[in-house]
Amino acid sequence: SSSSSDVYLLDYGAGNVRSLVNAVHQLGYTLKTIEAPEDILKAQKILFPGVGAFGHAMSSLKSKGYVEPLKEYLRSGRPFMGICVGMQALFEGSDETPDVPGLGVLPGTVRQFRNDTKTVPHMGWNLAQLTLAQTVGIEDERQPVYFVHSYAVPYTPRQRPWAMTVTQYGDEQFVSSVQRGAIFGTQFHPEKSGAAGLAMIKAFLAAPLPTALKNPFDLELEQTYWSKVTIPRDMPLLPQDGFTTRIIACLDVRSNDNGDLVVTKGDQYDVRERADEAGAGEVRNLGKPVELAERYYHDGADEISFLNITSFRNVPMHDLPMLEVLKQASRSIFVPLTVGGGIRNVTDPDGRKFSALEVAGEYFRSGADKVSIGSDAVYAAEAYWANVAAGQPEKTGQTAIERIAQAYGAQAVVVSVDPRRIYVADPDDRAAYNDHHLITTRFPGPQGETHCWYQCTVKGGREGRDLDVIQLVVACQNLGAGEILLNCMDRDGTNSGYDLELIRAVKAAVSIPVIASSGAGTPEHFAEVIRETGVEATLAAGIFHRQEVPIPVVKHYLTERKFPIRETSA
Ligand code: 1PR
Repeated sequence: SSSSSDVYLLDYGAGNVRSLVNAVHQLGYTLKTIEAPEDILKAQKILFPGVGAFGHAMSSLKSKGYVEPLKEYLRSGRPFMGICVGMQALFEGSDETPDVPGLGVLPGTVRQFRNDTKTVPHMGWNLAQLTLAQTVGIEDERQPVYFVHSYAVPYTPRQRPWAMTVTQYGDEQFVSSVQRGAIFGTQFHPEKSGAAGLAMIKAFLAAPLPTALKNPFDLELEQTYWSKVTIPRDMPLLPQDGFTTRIIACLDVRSNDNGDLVVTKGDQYDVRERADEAGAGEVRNLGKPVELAERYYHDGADEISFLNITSFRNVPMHDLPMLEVLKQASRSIFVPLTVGGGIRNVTDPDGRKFSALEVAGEYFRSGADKVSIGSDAVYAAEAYWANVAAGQPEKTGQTAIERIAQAYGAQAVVVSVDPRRIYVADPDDRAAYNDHHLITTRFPGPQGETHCWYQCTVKGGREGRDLDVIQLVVACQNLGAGEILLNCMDRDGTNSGYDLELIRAVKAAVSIPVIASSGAGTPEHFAEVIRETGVEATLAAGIFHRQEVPIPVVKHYLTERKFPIRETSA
């Protein structure tokens, strides 16, 4: 007999499982957590969200004594749903960690994406095309789902019997979900895929338990359990994949003068009202963080970023107000959440020390999918280039970027960049600008300067450093960052459009995804930056907060012009 209390979560403590738990709760089910090998054998349904590296996932299962009970569970024909690395674990092994075997329920090896033909990780919304006539939970294959991974199982004839959906990313086609008997797996994250993803989780939870069969892997079981299984289709490589450009809403959060946490928005990073405005000198208040974020989720935001913009002030770690914001937001928002501000080694007022990795861990456990690092990334890049100049190994393994990427995967580490333009009088006088990467600009400086470089800043733009934006992003990519959030102090809050010159230069310097930020004022600004720079995502704050240009208006504008965008019906 089926009872929702028999649904177990297989968690090995590697990252954000809160959003899956929240998704299950939202659907009216409760989850127990597997705490010992015996729990696996008791379970009637298992959900396994894998996070981080394949090898780490498998060795964690092994060290907890879960591998054999899990194999026995899978052989018994009881339902199982693996997500991301939780699906990859079903295969024989992975190139990510060649010496660690997988569970071997499905034939095949997980391979790394080529990154010379496209941006890796594959991070964002893409289509999962059904290879079968009908499968559990996927109601509309035209609704994109959220992926974040650098490894996948290529779709070959060998995978045909188990591939439930196939996804194309650039020049590669991979298995984006599988089904074998009652075993089910998705490479994408249904718990981060909005309403479409919730429907899949619901279908898994609501499906009846299979009656015991002698051979759980036979087609008969597949037909009785998942109904109407047909022979998989051949999937020709399409001229274009279904990958979409993300539209991200960003909330700069801080305490106002009364101590309330508010969403604020600056002009070129100044968040206080000016003398000629009402409430001169006060912190601008555009709303409450969780309420605004929920509005953006329902408006179709593909991702939501929270930046704690006063992180350079010391707060005891466990009182970080953003932890509560994330806990609340992740209960009702099922798209990826990023949090930034204060990701660095900290010392509490009582003298206790916490590493950046521990701070990030608190955020992941509270519901964040990614952390974004600002100031600390600048210091790490400075140390990186100092090591290069001294002929030392450039990586120490000790930076926040390296340690967080190691534990949670590169895709969980965003570097938030706050550059500003510095004009150069004479491009030939290299000593005068310390040989920084120059850009020829169509927007001359106050003295008619035709060249500029972009200076990195720390502490929310309060302090400029002797590091240019290209040096920063190259170093951070090499240290293992998975994405660049590219702000621009000169454009922030101006509504005058993105700084295309800056964005183009950064995009050309790295192979990881780039988010364009600062300056959006009209829907055309989004079209322009996507067309002119090829960024993977665009971000805006002010126009969304002030409801001048809501997200659906931006998305509709872009879709009409044939930009690949996730359109939501809600
Ligand atoms: O240095 O790791 O503690 O991180 C601090 C973080 O806080 C950084 O990500 C930094 O960008 C951010 N931050 C610090 N001070 C400010 C400020 O405004 N005074 N906000 C600040 C950054 C820029 C974007 C903004 C876009 C789009 N604000 O967040 O959302 O520019 O705005 P627009 O669409 O309205 O033009 P650390």
